[in-house]
Amino acid sequence: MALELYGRKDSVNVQKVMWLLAELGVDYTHIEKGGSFGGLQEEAFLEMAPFGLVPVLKDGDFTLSESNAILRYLAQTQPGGEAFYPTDPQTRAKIEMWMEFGSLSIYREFMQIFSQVVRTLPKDRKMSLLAMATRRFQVHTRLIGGALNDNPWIMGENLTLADIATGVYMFRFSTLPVIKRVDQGRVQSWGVRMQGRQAYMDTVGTDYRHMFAAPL
Ligand SMILES: N[C@@H](CCC(=O)N[C@@H](CS)C(=O)NCC(=O)O)C(=O)O
Repeated sequence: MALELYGRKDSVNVQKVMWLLAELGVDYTHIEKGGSFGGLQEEAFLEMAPFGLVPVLKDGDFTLSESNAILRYLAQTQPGGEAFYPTDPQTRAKIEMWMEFGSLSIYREFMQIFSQVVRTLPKDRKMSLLAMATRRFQVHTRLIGGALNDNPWIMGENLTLADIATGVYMFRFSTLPVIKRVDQGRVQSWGVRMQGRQAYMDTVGTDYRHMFAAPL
């Protein structure tokens, strides 16, 4: 039975899962939910997704919420997944570490930035909050730059869940108007490398102008 992914395609957390599915070449059915599509409070959805948020993956009778949990599940169940999430415990633990960092540190600052720049009318933006979140975001990405060193990907030669769970935010961060970014060479090269992947551009590197509170 084909996998089903629930969630609007312009949500970064949904895009994170779409990116891995595209890398793996998995066939799946996509059901738009959330945002202007609504449906998150429907009984049938809440039965699958107790947190009432997207993304949600359905694999037969099995349903799963939380984008990072879904990434791990896919990497362990889909052909080719192991390359993104090797079984060696220490490698896996490091990947987990970056996934936590992506959700707990990078995503937190990203959401502040995104809500100020995209979701808020220009006249209502809190510029000092925006500047602080941008600075913190780049404090976090500098740590990714350190981990990359001279390697193409966080874990070395291969793209893994560590890159997917952190790099999903980079497309919008590097293309948002208004914010002032400082140059971070290794991080920018990593961003360019991600944008060189068809799977990334098809899922993450998509137009998000419709999401702005005021037309650009
Ligand atoms: N920690 C969760 C966060 C899920 C989340 O916040 N989802 C947002 C979209 S990014 C959502 O469902 N928002 C309500 C909506 O889209 O209507 C994850 O990683 O999956």
